[in-house]
Amino acid sequence: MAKTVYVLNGPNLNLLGSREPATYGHASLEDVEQLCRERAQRHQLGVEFRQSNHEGELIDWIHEAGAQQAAGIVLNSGGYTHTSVSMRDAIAAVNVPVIEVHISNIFARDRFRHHSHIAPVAVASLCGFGIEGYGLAIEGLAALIAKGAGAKSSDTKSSGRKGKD
Ligand code: CA2
Repeated sequence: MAKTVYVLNGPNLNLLGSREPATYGHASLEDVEQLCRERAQRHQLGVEFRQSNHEGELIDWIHEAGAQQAAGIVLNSGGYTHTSVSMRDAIAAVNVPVIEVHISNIFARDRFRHHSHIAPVAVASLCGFGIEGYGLAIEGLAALIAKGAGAKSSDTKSSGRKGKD
């Protein structure tokens, strides 16, 4: 059975392509989904692609990915990146590698976007590549899986920085 990557998108990302093209480009979320499916197929990975404007629903999906023993999660947590301790806790609680993705370069934007609650519990973080960041995240995940470094080991599950920021 094909391994599955959950691609989870947070609040307002349903608006992609309709507003703020200077920041987020012209592609829609459907275009992002198509890109993810094509890229995942190259690596024989299935995709569960979702978007929610609700923090609890995103957390439920992170738990679901853990229960389903997903190969990984590509997560654009949107504005919750900068606010949600609960999303961070959910990621830390599941044994699934998370790749954090942002379409824009969050470090070239408002100061409040420079801090991510997700980064310390993610395997890797990507930002500023536009929607291609999703494709790169899937490529990176596939490389991790290929070298058998998919699921977090007990020491990487507790990252060194955890609890210190
Ligand atoms: O760059 C990213 O992918 C972000 O995660 C997008 C979030 C933002 O809060 C993060 O700082 C960076 C916002 C998503 C809003 O998406 C929109 C798309 C089109 C029009 C309006 C909002």
